[in-house]
Amino acid sequence: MSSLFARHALLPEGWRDDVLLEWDAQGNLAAVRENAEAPAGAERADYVLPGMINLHSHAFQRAMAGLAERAGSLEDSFWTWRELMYRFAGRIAPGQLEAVASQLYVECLRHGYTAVCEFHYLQRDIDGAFYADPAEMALRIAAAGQASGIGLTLLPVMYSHAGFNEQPLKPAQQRFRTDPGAVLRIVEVLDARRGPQLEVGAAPHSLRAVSSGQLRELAAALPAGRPLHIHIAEQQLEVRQCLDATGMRPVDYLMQQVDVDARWCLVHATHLTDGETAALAASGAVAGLCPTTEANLGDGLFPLAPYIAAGGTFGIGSDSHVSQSPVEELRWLEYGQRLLRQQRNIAVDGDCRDVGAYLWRQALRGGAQASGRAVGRLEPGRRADLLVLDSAHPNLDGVDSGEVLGRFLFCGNDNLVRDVLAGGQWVVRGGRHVDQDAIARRYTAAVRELRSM
Ligand code: NGQ
Ligand code: ZN
Repeated sequence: MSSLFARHALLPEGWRDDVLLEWDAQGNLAAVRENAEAPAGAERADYVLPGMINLHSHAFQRAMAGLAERAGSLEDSFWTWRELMYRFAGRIAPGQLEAVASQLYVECLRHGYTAVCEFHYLQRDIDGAFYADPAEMALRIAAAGQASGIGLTLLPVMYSHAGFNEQPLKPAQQRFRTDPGAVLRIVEVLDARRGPQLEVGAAPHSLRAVSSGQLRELAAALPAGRPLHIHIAEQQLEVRQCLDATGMRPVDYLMQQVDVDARWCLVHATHLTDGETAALAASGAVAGLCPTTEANLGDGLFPLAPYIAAGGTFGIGSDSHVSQSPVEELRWLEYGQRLLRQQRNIAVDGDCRDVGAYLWRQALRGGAQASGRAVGRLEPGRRADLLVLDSAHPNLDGVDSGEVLGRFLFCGNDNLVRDVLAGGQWVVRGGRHVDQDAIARRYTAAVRELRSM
């Protein structure tokens, strides 16, 4: 049994003092005791939080983050960015994907994510044929998860069409081509590796990329309880096209086609009517919000206040990886709403008036649900995934535990995450990932190759 003694730890009921956390060899918390005595020689920490879940990632996009910020000759949009992204996606080889994903996951761990959901659609070879093993690319993602130590939910993506009404895929989308059968075959390969650090679900890419028949087929065939994620209502054009094709808006249409329940994560869900907002909240599904990417791509703002008022569940994801920090993601979630409403302190409810605490705890809850893994709470039976904050930093000097999350989320840009335990392993110590240099070397080599092509 391994242990950590925390002077202050964020438990499911709130901050508690003198907490002894113990975990077993499998990386599961075995005991969490408050008002405990520190055993002789135990490792000690001042402020301990559950690690955050990153519920939406396209790992390969990490290598192009920051390189699409120049205006073209026509007006730039989500759709012009997507053309650039396709060109980039068209070149990546399996070893490069593994190197890029490993680097990304190290960065995520260093900033406080201990789990990630990978929405993985780069399935086929550059020429559009499957690799000898159709799960080749997915297995590279799994290898990156292992190399970094991050907990992983792998979501092989179904992608069959270029747009509503079953439009044929464009040449640049051939690497993504899958149908329900192909996705289920990849799931089967990955299932052999399921375990405490790896869960397997599936993801119909969007209402644009799959038919409603395929959507129902995949949802019905996936083993019960596994997570299902989908991109939805991210852009106004997509909403208009959905209305044209189906007579309904995206979230209304999805809910009419399949039984949207707690296993679903609706990524973005930006453009909602009041009725859709209430229905999504009541469904028990997770809204997968990605504020930095949604800002970067010019999507719009999610109606967070009415969604919270309706009791909706949400989590955060770094999606295109213009940021790898849950602090920046949650900060922008709140700031977007302040700018929209010209008010302050939006993300709270009747029980919790502390914005930082509310955001961290709700994003843990929604992220854990979307991941399908036993994470997000420091309690026995859950994964030993936690962060030790740097209590020697001036921002945390002498603060009450009730002030920690405000300081963590809304004060400056220093990374206050000092040590990170993921699945019972110390993967970050003193702000550095234990394999950071070797993984960065493989990443820079891969990106040099990609950029010289
Ligand atoms: C993706 N990303 O799959 O990487 C998408 C763009 C699409 C975001 N939606 C492609 N942020 O939606 O067609
Ligand atoms: Zn996405």
